[in-house]
Amino acid sequence: MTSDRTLTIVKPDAFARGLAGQIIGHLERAGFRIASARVLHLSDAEAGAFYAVHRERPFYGSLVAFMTSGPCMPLVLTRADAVATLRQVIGATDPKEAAPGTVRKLFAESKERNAIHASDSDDNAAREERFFFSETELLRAL
Ligand code: FUP
Repeated sequence: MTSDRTLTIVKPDAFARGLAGQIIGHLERAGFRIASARVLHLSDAEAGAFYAVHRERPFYGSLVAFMTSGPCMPLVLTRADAVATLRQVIGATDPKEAAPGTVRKLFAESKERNAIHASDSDDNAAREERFFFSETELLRAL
């Protein structure tokens, strides 16, 4: 069964360039609705934990430094087939490889400074929602 919820993060590069509102508008026009949202500045420990799966990768330190460089905005989004649809809407990790019209093609600077995160499976979406939002907030968001 596919979930109608996913977790996205508007990343610090988008905030620094004043693109957060345009990106969220793009997601709303793609049929997503905002169930929960907050703006926060990740600590080293938080960004490191969020990307722990990449701990052994050469880009890990740089990725954590980027994700802690300024505010970011996690959101819980809803629509039918949310996880797969949002992955299509954001495009490939590297904007050079992203399809025309995708968020990363339109707004990302580079493979690292790529404007947006989106969960890549229903299990990760559930885990990532709980990373940023309390059980009470998630209950209210249903
Ligand atoms: P994605 O699911 O598209 O966000 O991509 P990954 O899970 O593979 O990577 C997570 C983040 O690590 C990317 F958003 C950007 C960063 N990254 C790099 O900086 N360099 C790389 O070669 C790969 C990923």
